[in-house]
Formats: sequence, C-alpha cells, structure tokens
Amino acid sequence: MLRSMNPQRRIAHLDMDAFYASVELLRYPDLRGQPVVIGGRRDQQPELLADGSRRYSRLRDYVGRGVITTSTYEARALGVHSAMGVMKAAKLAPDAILLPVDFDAYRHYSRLFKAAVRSIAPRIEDRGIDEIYIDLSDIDEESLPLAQRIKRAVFEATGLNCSIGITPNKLLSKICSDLDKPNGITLLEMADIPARIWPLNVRKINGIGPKATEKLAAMGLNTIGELAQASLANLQKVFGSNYAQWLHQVAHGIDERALSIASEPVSISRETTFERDLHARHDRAKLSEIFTWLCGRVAEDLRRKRYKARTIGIKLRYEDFRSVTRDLTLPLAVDEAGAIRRAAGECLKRVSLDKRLRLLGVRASGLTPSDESGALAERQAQLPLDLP
Ligand code: TTP
Ligand code: MG
Ligand code: MG
Repeated sequence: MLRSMNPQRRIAHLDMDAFYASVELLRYPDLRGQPVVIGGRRDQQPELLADGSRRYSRLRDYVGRGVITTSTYEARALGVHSAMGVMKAAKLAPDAILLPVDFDAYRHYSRLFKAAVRSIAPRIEDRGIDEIYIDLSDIDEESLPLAQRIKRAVFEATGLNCSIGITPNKLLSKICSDLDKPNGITLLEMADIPARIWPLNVRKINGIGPKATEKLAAMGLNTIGELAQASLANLQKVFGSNYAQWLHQVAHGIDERALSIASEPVSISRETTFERDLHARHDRAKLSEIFTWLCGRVAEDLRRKRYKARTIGIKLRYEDFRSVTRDLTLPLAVDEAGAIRRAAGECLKRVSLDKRLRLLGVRASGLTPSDESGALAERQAQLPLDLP
C-alpha cells in the first residue's frame, strides 16, 4: 500500500493569472475584457494620440516570426495560447490587441507578489517569475480563509489575481492551482485523489512531458487513474525502472519532496578589527576613513542584493573587549552610502569614545526589497495611468 509518509504537511502552489498580460492591463486598464496578446516588439508599443486615447497594434497587422508569451483569457477563448506564433494567432483572433513584452515590469510585480505572500507565510520556494510553493504546515489557520488572505495580500500589493492549490504536497498543489483558473482556490486531501485527480490527463503531472504522454497513450493509459491502475512491470518495460517507479507513485499522488526555501537576509553588515587599537580623538582621521569605507561597503552589498534598510546600526568593541551596539530607525529605507554614513554617525554620538577601539562595524537591518520602496514610486510615476 502506498501512503504518504508525512500526512501533516500542507503545501500551497500559487500561480499568477495570465501574468504578463495582467501586468500590462494595470497600465492599460481600457483593455480589460478584451483579447490581448503579449509578444510584440518595440514597434508594437501603443501610440498616444493627441486626444489622450491610445492606438494599439492589432494581431492582423503583425508580420514576423515572433511567438506569444501569454494572452488574456479572452484571447485564449479564441484558441490563442502561449508559445504559438503571433502570425498563427492572428488567423484565430485578427482583432486581438498585441503588446510588446516588458520583462522589467514583470520582474517588478513578481517581487511584489512574492513579498506579499512572504509577509503571511515566510516559507516559500521560488519557482520562477509567476509561481511559488508555500509551506503552510506551521500556520494555524484553516486552508480556505488562509488561501483567501494570501490572495487578498497579493491583490493589495499588485492589483493582480492568482490561483492557489493547497494539498499535502508539491505535486498535487501544482496540479490543483491550475484546476480552477483564473482567480481560483482548490483544496484537496489524499482521499480526494480518485475523484478529482484520476480523471485528469497524465500530462497534468509536472514531469510527464509530451514524449512520455505519447508513450503512455500508446499503452492505452490516458488518465492519471489509468496510470495508477497500470502494473509496475508493464511500465518498467517501456520506461525503465526509475521513471516507472516515479510514474506509479505520482499517479497515487505521492510526493515527499521538500521545499527549497529561499530565505531573505535579516541584515547586512560589515565590520573590521583594527591592526592596532585606535583612539577616537588621536586617530580620528583614520577612524573616520574606516567608518566611511564600511558604510560604502554596506551600501554596495545592499544594492547588489537589491535591498534597502530602514535601520542602520553600529557596533564597537573596546580595548577591554566590551562591545556596544546602537541603532537608528529612519523614516524611509535607504541604500546610499551617504545616508548610511549619516545615520551611523548619529549612532556614534550615542556611545562613549573615551577608550581605545578594537573593532568597528556597520549594520543595515529592517530590509525591504528595494523595489517595494523607491523603485515602486518611480515605476508608478512612469506609467501613464495610476496603478491600484
Ligand atoms: P504561466 O503561469 O504558464 O501562464 P500565465 O500566468 O500567463 O497564465 P495562467 O497561469 O493564468 O494560465 O506563465 C507565466 C508567464 O510566463 C506568462 O505570463 C508568460 C511567460 N511564458 C512565456 O513567456 N512563454 C510560455 O510559453 C509560457 C507558458 C509562459
Ligand atoms: Mg500563471
Ligand atoms: Mg506559471
């Protein structure tokens, strides 16, 4: 009997709805409800007319070898889908609107939605631009209200909808987030597998690609339920031992893979121990130079990792090995050397500088991804219309 080894886990998969297209609709809300396709080049940029309205490119005017990244659900209803050639799509939906891709905008919203989820459930595995796994096992809340709360947080941070599946493992959650798209929530227990998973086609399983799907079809196995009933020996003849074993397990909804959690740093700091103990007055110039250098390194680290810090602190160690720290929380998050140096300087005024120093450190904490503060305001200022 195959049984999940760890029945306690509760894993969500969250996937944004029509992601690139939905981000574009934030800046062109007049296109809501229309078939819109994302995959054009720069010259498909909408043209702003004198009366303030916009002229959009239409699929029927497109000539080239471009491929569609995604499209709105209205375009999908006409048969258009990701990875289809734009000219082929134009035959199905000649009047659909074509917009160029803007990866910077999608990356920006990707960071925003992930930060919003993290504020509720910090254990997330990043699966690319528009999806994540979330470990909800330790959160003491029923799945439905929790899923609704996560969706609300994502919407408040981005103005975008997503779909969520919550099940005991990654395999099932990935399938489930797709079952009720767009804007859906699907909850599933192991006991629901025969009724809800077995009727699905085998290609719904992440890891069964087109080739395996074809081979399975040739064996008369089309649904996951049929695969679950197939004998392991027969599967092994076609697929080899490992893959056959895996097919057998996943068809029963079994998946023990752990999440690979990307942790956010709590703080970024730099410190240095002096070659000889320095005195605040006698070695003032030297200390000041080192202090400024440390602030510069912290600023560089912050920018490289794309964070800003609300709190700047210092650490001193005196010649007698006693340490003190002081910090200062600022009204706005910073990542510039000058601002860090000023805040750290304020901290320095609050410590005794009578004894010699062995060590000096500068620390930035209260980190937020830099997009969530200044860059958001910048981007919103660039967009033609207000964002939610
Ligand atoms: P998906 O999550 O597969 O698709 P989607 O978010 O557009 O639509 P939904 O989830 O509601 O079905 O992919 C996320 C983004 O990745 C998508 O918006 C565009 C990009 N993408 C491509 O560029 N090429 C592709 O072939 C696919 C599938 C996606
Ligand atoms: Mg998506
Ligand atoms: Mg996706």
